[in-house]
Amino acid sequence: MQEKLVELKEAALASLSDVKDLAELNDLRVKYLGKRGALTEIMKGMGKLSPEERPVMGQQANEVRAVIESLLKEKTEAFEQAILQEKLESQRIDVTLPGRVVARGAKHPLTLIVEQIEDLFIGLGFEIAEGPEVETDYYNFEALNLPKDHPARDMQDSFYITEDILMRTHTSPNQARVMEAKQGEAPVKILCPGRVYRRDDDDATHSHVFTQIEGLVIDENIRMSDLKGILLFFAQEMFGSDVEIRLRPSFFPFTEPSAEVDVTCAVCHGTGCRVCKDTGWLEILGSGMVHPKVLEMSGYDSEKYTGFAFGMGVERIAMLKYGIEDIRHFYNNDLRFLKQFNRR
Ligand code: 2NL
Repeated sequence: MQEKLVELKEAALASLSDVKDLAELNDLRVKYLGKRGALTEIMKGMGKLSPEERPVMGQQANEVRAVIESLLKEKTEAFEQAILQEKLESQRIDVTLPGRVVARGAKHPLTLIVEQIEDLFIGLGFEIAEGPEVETDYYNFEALNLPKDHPARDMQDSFYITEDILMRTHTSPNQARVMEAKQGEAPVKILCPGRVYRRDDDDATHSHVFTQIEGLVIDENIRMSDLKGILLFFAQEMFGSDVEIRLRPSFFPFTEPSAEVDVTCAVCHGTGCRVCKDTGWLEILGSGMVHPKVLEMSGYDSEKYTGFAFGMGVERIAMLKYGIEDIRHFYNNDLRFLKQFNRR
């Protein structure tokens, strides 16, 4: 029996010395020390030994088991260490690498200009009023002295959603809403920016969606000179303190009298050039004294109150200010265009 134990020990140590991986180690563990392994097999012979031999053999068997077990443990740890090392090697990360730069968004140039214009008028005591882009026929046309059969309704072909609901064609409906809500109370001093929609074919100077800013002032004794003074201030803040403005007679259904407003050409400073078609002037907005019918329709006593209003296309203002030649730049979202307005 002692011989068998020694043989077993030698065989186990020999096969453990060139084991390749954890799986083989486990096979050997089962083979030598398992419930039905070689050592158990030998131990079955214990019963045949004399009472004196038994403890001696028992002790030797335990020693053999201990030697094999310790070698198994040593090998197991070595393999596990190797596996960990390989993982650390293959999954290595360089914590000193610079992070990927997250591209930061910025305000759209139209937003920047709208905010700039808002700030100018806030400085003059105006309040900003915004309203829905989907409007009723009443606020978009009716309340602005454009009844159903009015020829001016054909002038601006609109996007209708139902017979009575459309995409607003200007921001004036918003102003009509404010007037109505005030129930004939003065003063009104509001600036209404927003997107408006018209059924135009898009080209370099027309877009079916564009940004409008309208202003409205109602109080006692509001005169055309008030309009002119405020618009001169606006033009000089926007285009430079040396520019002048010029009012030309015009027509809008919601104002009477009406005027188109020109500003000194920023390119040639009034001497005449290609941009201003040799006139020295560039048209920047439409304006006028609020039509008495519009005042009355929204609840104002036109005998007591007068008002002025104006409306401008923000894209056009921006194009003149920055020399942008195509309105579609504002809607293509080409970063090469957009980034020019957000240098950091
Ligand atoms: C333009 C011309 C204009 C108005 C808008 C207005 C609003 C009310 C009453 C009277 Cl509530 N008028 N707005 C007046 C004159 C001209 O816009 O060419 N816009 C791009």
